[in-house]
Amino acid sequence: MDMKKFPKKQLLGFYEVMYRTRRFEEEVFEFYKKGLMPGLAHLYLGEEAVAAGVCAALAEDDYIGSSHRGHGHLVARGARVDRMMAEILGKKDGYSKGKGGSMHIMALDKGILGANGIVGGEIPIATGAAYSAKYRGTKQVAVSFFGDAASNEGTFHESVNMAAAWNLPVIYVIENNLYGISVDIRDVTNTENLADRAIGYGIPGIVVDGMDVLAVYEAAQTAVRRARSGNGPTLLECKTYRWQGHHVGDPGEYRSRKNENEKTEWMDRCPVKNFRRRLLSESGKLTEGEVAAAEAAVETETQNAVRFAVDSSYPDAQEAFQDIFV
Ligand SMILES: Cc1ncc(C[n+]2csc(CCOP(=O)(O)OP(=O)(O)O)c2C)c(N)n1
Ligand SMILES: [Mg+2]
Repeated sequence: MDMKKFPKKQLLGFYEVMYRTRRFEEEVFEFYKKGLMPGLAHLYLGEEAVAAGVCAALAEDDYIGSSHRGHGHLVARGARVDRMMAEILGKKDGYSKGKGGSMHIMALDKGILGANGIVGGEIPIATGAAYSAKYRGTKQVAVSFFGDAASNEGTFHESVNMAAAWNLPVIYVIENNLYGISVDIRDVTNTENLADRAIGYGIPGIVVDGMDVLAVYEAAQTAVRRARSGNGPTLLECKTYRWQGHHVGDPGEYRSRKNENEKTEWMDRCPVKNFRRRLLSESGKLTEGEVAAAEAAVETETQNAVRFAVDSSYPDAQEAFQDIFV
């Protein structure tokens, strides 16, 4: 993807979002290793370009539905990293008052309809948001982010079918990182490209290099334009890879069974590091000093967020029965 046509500010913006996500996830991993985090988290390390590219194509009032691997989507959508970290640590300043944790962060002011612990659960939710936008006659669109394995869930097929039939303004983003926990998607699915499933629903299916933020952005822009102009959904498959195991406690050993170099090959294609290199060598617009200054600002923000989350207190015991349905 040619960088030259993008303005300098936009290029730096892509990098900042990916770098912020990278640093966020590294700190969450530290929380786990230090025993500060109750439960587990599913890290987005390695997949940063997908959320950064897709969210850059959205307008202020659009919606996103997110998965169990949701931190990257939320950071890219502009959620506050300090409140996200507080939520992950179960603290009262978190987005869900510390009662939801990593998989239940939502920020309705940013159109974030929530991360989701139910695989494929966000797909009908985003579809519903798209239906609501169409019903109300707004020009909003909704994005659903989910994994390769989620695309084998009934919720995927039912939602895509309905959205296609009703021309709903929704973009289905498959983050194909090759695995559903330890199961290789190639062993349980008989199509090379999951985006080919779009044919069965009469909508466009796009395959894109999920390690290239600019390629993701352009594909997402096409899908968003189509949705916003009333022409219905798109299925966008982003080919990507997760650096870590399924969650912070999974060493992910199963991944070298077929190809012992698989992980290193994908890590060589690091979306953050490679974009940084290209910014300096190909864009002709940015200097090392400018990129380093942006990194330093993100670093300060990250450190402040860690401090905020660690210093925040746990919810009071009396709050245990607040904000529940029964
Ligand atoms: C309905 C449902 N089934 C099973 C699980 C257990 N589970 C959690 S994550 C996961 C795999 C998801 O893989 P994928 O959709 O590819 O997303 P990834 O973790 O690779 O990002 C499974 C089976 C669940 N949480 N919900
Ligand atoms: Mg997967």
